[in-house]
Amino acid sequence: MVYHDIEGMSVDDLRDLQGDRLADTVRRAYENVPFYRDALDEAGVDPDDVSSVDDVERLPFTTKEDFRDEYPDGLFAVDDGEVRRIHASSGTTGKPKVVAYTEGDLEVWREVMARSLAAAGVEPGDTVQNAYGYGLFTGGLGFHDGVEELGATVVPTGGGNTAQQIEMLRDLESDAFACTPSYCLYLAERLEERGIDPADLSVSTVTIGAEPFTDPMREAIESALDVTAIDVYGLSEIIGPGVSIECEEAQEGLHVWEDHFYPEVVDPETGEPLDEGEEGELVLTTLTKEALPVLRYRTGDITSLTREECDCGRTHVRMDNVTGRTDDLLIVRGVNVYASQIEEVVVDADGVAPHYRIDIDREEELDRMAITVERAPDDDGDDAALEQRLRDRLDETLALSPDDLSVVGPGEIERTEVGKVQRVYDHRDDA
Ligand code: DLL
Repeated sequence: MVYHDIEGMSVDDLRDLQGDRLADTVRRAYENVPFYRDALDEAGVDPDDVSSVDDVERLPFTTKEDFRDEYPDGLFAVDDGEVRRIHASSGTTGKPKVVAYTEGDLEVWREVMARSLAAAGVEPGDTVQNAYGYGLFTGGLGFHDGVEELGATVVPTGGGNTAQQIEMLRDLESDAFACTPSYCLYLAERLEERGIDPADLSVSTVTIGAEPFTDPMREAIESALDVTAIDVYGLSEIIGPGVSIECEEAQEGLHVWEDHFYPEVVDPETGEPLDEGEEGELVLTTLTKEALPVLRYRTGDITSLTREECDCGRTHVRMDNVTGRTDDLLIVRGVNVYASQIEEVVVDADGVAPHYRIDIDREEELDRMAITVERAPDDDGDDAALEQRLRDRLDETLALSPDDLSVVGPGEIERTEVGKVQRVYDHRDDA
C-alpha cells in the first residue's frame, strides 16, 4: 500500500524539491551550528550558492568522530526549548551519539515510519507487535509512533522478555512483528522448545533491521518463523528506523525516502562519489531535519544505489541490502574479508544452523582467525565431514583458510535476546 502520493512523485519534481530543501538545510546549519559554519567556510561553500542537489558534492562530510567531538549537543541547531525528544546510540567505544528532535522532526519520523510499514504490507487496522528496544535506542519508539500514525495497533512489548512476547503473539493474534534479525532466530528457537508451530501464529510479516544480515540469513529467518522478512534500515544520526525499506511487492532493494534524506555512495578510501550500481559507503544528508541537520554523513554502511523503475511504482531510489560496514573489514594476513562474506558461506551450507562466531587473535606477530559454527539440530552429526565441506567452500569462494574451524553442537553458540548481536570478536587490541 502506498501511504503518501510523494512516493510516486516524478524524479524531476523530486530533484527540484530536494534542491530547495538542501539549500534550506545548509543555510540553517550554517547559521545555527558553529561546527558547520567552520566546516563550510573551510570548504569555501557560501550557503547562498547552494541551489540544487548537484551542489551536495561540494559540501564537507560529517563523521562519527564529529558527533563524539561535539558531544552532547554541539551539533544541535535549535534552542533547548524547541527540543521535544532525545535519543542516543552507543557504539562499542567512546561517548554515545546524542540526537535531538523538534516537534516537526517527530512528525516527519512518524510519517516516514508509517510509509515504511505500509510499504512492508502493514495495513491500517492491523496489529503490530514491536520487539525493538524502547528507551534511548531509536528502534522502539520509532516503530511505535509509525504504527500509530498508520492507524494500526501497536503492542509495545519491547526487547527481550520472550515468554511474554510469545504469549502476546498468540493471544493478540498480531499480523506483523518488528525486531532484529538475531531476535527472530532466538524467538524461533523458543517457539520450537514450547512446541509451537510458527505456522499456527497469525504473523505473516516481520520487519527486520538494526543489524546487517545476508540473504542466506534472511532465508533462515523466513523459514524458521514462516514469515516474509522485510528489510528496514535507518540510523540515529539521520532519524532512526525509517530512512529506507523494501516494498513487499518487489523486495528488490530498499526505497530511500529521499524527500527527507538524500543518499550518495562514495569510495570509502577517497570519498569520491561513485556511480549508480557501484558499491561503496552510504553517505546521507538530511533535507528537513530541524534539531539536527546533518550534511553528508559517512554512515560506514556498504551498499549501492539504483534508480531503475520498481514494480511497486514508487520512484524513490533504492539502496541494496546492507550486509556490512567499512569498519567490519577483517584483514587477516593480507586477505581482506568481510564477516558477511563468511556468513554467506556458512549459513548457506547444509547441516549448519544460522549461528556462528569469528575470533581474531594475534600470535607472534601473526593474525589468526577462528570460525565456530553450529551443527543444525536435524543434522546427522558427522562434524569432520561438515568441517571439510566448509573449509572447501571458504577456500573456493573467499580464498580463505581459517586457522581454526570448529563445529559445535546445537545451542552452543551464545544467543542474543536483547540488543544487537555480536559475531566478530577481535582480540588483537585486548593485550
Ligand atoms: O539501528 C535504527 C533502526 C532500528 C533501524 C530498528 C532498523 C530497525 P542505530 O542504533 O543508530 O539505529 O544503528 C544504526 O545499524 O548505521 C547500520 O550499521 C545498522 N543497521 C540499521 N539497519 C540496518 C539494516 C538503528 N536494515 C546502524 N541492515 C546503521 C543492516 C542496519 N544494517
